[in-house]
Amino acid sequence: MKPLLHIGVLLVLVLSASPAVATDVSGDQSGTWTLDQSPYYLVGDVRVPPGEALTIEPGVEVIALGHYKLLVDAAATLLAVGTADQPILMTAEDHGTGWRGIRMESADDSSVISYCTIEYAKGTGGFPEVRGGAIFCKNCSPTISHNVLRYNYSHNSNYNGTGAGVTTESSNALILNNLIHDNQADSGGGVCCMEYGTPLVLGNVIIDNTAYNGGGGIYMGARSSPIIERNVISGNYASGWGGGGINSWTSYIFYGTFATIRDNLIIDNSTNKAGGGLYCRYDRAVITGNTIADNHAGGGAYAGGGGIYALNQGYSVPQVSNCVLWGNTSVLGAQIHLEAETGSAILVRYSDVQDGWTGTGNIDEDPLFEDPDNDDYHLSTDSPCIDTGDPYFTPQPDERDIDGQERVWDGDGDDNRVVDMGCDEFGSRIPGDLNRDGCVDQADLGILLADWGCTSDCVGDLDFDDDTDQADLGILLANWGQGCP
Ligand SMILES: [Ca+2]
Ligand SMILES: [Ca+2]
Ligand SMILES: [Ca+2]
Ligand SMILES: [Ca+2]
Repeated sequence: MKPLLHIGVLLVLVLSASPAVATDVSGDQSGTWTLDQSPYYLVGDVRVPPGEALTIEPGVEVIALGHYKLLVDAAATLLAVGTADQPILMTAEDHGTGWRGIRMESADDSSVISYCTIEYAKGTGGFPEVRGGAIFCKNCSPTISHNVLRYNYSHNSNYNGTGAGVTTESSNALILNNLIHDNQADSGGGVCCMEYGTPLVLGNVIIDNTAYNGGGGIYMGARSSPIIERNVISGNYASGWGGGGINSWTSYIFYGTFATIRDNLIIDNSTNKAGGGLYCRYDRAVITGNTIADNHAGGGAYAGGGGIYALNQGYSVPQVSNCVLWGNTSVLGAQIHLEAETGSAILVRYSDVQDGWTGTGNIDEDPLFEDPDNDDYHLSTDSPCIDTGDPYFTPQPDERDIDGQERVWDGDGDDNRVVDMGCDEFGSRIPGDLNRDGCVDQADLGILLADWGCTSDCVGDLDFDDDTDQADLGILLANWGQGCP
């Protein structure tokens, strides 16, 4: 009896120590995919049916055993929310075959894809099926944040593939703080914004993506009005039309649409054709507060423009302000090249353009980046870009510099706050960070309360109206916890 009991105990221990659990899924799915039952093997296409919801728990692995998709159907909700410590993995067993990625078509806008690593999704076949790689959202506006999107692909022989990382169509999706790298598509290696809507692409790191048609990092189609804000866009490559960093074809003339491209760091992108940093085609993009440096474009017909290439008919032209264009290279217009054949033009104001450019407030002086050889494009103390942007510039609500710091700051200390040229606001701080330690916390609250009621030279004056009162406290509390570990 006694030995048998021991064997029984041992068996229980062995079984509980080796959870060789796996769950095969296909067809309609709703409810919760739990960590206990992970990994989930896609053995066929999966659909979240209309009106239903699927939740995927942190740490779950979803592994496709063939070229299958996860479709989120009309009014259906996907909540794939991992954590920084326990991301969700979505991948394919065979990296060559890949899988078809997440397809959201008229899904519920409360859908969230966050802290997921999504890789080896492949858009293949004819148009329109080929569009999209890791995440495709059409007629819906999910939140897509803090994901790693890598090694995804969207391509066919007619070059119809789009946005191997994220593709939007008629969407106001929030695309926030993702790392999007090493993806390949025909248009928009990292992100592609098509049709109508105003997707917000904010705070992402978009690096080393490739496009065959245009827009190595980002491509924007004719009817869209995306906001591209505070991203690092670096090391991307485009052939075809070009636009190593960004290719914008938003059309003000035909649809009244335009892209807003603000406070981005756009560096080290390249193309063999036009627009190493940006390619603007019949586009009236608002391009403000960007550092566009060390990008490269090729030469020849319909090529050139290491920093920016513009093709238009001399009206409805790109609106550049408060930018730095420096160190870009091309045999045709190292910083800016305008397509002469169509009479192209561009408006450039309050910007630092190497070798100069005509326009109000423009300068041609070494911006004195901190350490560009090591990708540090912050302004250094003596930079001529400090407080030399448009003196009438007013930031958008919640607009920040590339570091998440206040956009307009008195960097030269003459008691006059003026925006800087480029993506970095020199000497600035996170709003509310009174002791400037990079974190808004109890210590800052203490400083503000100690200064309460002050009416001149106030250290707690966060809204710059020469007092420390309820309004300042509101700003501090609104930013509570920012930058803190
Ligand atoms: Ca300033
Ligand atoms: Ca000043
Ligand atoms: Ca800064
Ligand atoms: Ca105040």
